[in-house]
Amino acid sequence: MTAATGHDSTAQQTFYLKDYTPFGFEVDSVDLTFRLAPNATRVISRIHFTPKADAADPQFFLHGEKLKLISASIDGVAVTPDVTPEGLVCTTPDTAFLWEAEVEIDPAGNTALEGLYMSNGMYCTQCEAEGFRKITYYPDRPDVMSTFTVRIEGDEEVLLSNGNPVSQGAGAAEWHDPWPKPAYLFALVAGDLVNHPDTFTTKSGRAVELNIWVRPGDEDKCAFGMDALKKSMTWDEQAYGREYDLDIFNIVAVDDFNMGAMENKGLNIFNSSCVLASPETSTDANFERIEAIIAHEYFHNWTGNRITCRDWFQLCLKEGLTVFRDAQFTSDMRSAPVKRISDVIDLRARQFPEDQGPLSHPVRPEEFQEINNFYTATIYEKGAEVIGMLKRLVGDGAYSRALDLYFERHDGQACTIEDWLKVFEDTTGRDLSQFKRWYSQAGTPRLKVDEAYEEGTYTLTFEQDTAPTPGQPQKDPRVIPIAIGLLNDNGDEVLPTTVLEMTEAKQVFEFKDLASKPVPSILREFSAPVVLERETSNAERAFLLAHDSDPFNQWEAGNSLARASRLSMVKTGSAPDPAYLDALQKLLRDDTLDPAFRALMLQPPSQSDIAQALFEDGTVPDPQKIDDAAETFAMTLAQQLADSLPRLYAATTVDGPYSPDATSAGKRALNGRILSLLTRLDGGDAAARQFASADNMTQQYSALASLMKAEKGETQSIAFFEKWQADRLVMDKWFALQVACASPDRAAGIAADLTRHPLFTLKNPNRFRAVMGALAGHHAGFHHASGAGYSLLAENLIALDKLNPQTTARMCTAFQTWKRYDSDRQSLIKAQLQRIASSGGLSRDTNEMVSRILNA
Ligand code: B3K
Ligand code: ZN
Repeated sequence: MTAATGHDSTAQQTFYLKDYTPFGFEVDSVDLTFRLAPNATRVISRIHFTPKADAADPQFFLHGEKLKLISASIDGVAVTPDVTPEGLVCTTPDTAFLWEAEVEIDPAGNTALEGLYMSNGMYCTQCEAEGFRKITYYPDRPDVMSTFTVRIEGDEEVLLSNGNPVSQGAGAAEWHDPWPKPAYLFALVAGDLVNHPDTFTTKSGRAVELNIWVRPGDEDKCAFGMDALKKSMTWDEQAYGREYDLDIFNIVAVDDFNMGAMENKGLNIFNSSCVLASPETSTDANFERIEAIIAHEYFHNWTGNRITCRDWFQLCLKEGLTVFRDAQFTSDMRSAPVKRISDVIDLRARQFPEDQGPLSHPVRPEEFQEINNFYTATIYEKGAEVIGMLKRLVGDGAYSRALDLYFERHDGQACTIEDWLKVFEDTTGRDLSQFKRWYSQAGTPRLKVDEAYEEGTYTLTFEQDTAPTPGQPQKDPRVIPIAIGLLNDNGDEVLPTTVLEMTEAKQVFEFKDLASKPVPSILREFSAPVVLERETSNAERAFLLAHDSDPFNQWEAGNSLARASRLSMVKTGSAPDPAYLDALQKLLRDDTLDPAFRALMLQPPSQSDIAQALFEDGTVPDPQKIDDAAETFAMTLAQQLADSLPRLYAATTVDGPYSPDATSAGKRALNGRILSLLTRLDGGDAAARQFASADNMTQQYSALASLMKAEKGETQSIAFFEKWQADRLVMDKWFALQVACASPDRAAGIAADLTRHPLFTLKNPNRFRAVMGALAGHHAGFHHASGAGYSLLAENLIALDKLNPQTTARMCTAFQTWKRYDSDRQSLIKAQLQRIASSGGLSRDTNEMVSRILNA
């Protein structure tokens, strides 16, 4: 890091994959007693250790941070360990021994929301990745697995921990988890909670008690989550043969939480925004996300908990696989093409910028300073893409045999990517050493395509190239599965989907005996996370949009038309491409197409995506011009459709009782898009009517958003606030909308005002993200030439870092694309990054992020 930051990066320890050494002791069992008190909770641990015979590292080191050590003993004899801020070291016997310690912690003062903390008067925990060390001294590493018995003493009505209940009485409860687990899966909850109970019988007949625990008043928002849980349990039995393995499965909703949810064994803890749902307070998007997250956390029970990671470098082993599994689940529950398209939109919006900027890192990183900074789109979403490619390469049958072997061979173990790939090698006889580059090489490959046609033979030449990324100047060619199909002039398929396996830097594929030059549909289903570069015409894109039988590529053709049109509008000031407008109008009216698909077609390319495309094209992106082009496009489309919009709006309106199912949600998504166009023309009449009459949040929210975007929603925004001010989750929507719908000139000012609103607090990550996340996501507002967006975010990050390093560090990613912009904006951003870096007492989390971004 530069001297200007006032920090010496060498002061921060870096951890390396190559340094892995197993812990020198077995942990035979763990016994914990918690005496709960808000500012002085006592944690008493009794842990049986056995030294390993030939330990490479025989030192008895236990992690521990922010703990007040009251006493420690070995085999009943008091000891005085060497204590540092990171942990303790103690001399130990050569044979098995009992370690006992008592520590004191301050859950009420824990604003970092890591370890044991309090949220709205309830106790809860977050231990992944390294939070258990803030609860007691322990070898806090995922390869140390043990069984836990936990006694909780407190006055709260509900006292929960992992595993099965042993005893429940007034003022105390005891839990035992028979499955050995790493400390990051430990959980404890204590509070005056109420439950939404249910039961599930597994395929082998085990009766499981299910509960969703919430604060009183939220009981009526649990039914959907419970249903999603039962669907997930059934799906995992059917799709992967995985059965639940305890007598009870508890989910708890917590308001103050750094991420979406956590898969603690038998006791999942959820951000309340990711589990509580009701038609009146949640949108269709919320419902879908809740279903997916409940599934994700449940699926971790096998991919993450029964088989865990050897070390945190292997994080994608559980996260990539579990994201892949939850995507399969959503595809089965809803529409597979819509899910695939949405996932690719998300990948391009979040993972591609990461991979193309200063934070680029491999799916399996080889070094980190703060592991919490690596819960990224690369580890999760690209990690899932890599599994999708593997499945495509080996085939569905081999994939499921490999997974069976994985569960059989590694149950109860802490594994590596090598173990994962080996089950595929052993199942298929394939050599996956080249495939492994997907795990070790960072960066998004660019795939260039050239074509030729001569005497019935069509030739496709592919070239792959990956730009250097931090620490990786040279890249080797990867195996890329390229799914293609060929169409003739009539739009008939002359070659159905076929997977080409590219292994070289440059490779030629020939297709013989074709009557005429075909139109290729390349990278069907987005068969690899690459950037496709192909000279093509708008006419060909329009042809594929009309005829491609692969829904992903059909959408992609429309998407690339939209991008091309938007780019030329920004670059040359041209009007929207009439051919594209035409195609869009046809699609919109085509009732044979799935409404959800049509809604996706109407979703404009993101402004950040356009900025990146301009940058790659050698044009410095001007955020204001990009926003102007988006406005012009929407207005032109609305005007061209003027006559039919009221009819289309009426025809797509979903009446009757609300149901969150995928079909109704798809219709409402399309209807919402049409409403936003209509609102540009009708003075907001239809939206105002919809706002007033809607009995569900989806329609109320889309009406409000349309009105606010058109600067016609002031009355409705006030009414919305007054109606919902006591509902935390709905208020998050209100806060976010104020910023998201603001004009670029006003976005930062509005966000600044909101940070002074009585309901704004730095202590609740959802509220902080509602405002600051919306600002960072408002491309033209955040990158406004005044720099007001940058300085407001920096100011708030500096304030938040003192309380909550994890959420601060994550939000720093808003600055990761800074090198795309003009030199004035770059200087403004750099100054803000330096301001954060030199603000004094910066957390390890934020320090690492800011240095990596600055060192671009
Ligand atoms: N495993 C957790 C994420 C933990 C994040 C720690 N900073 C949730 C999930 O991926 O399911
Ligand atoms: Zn996960």
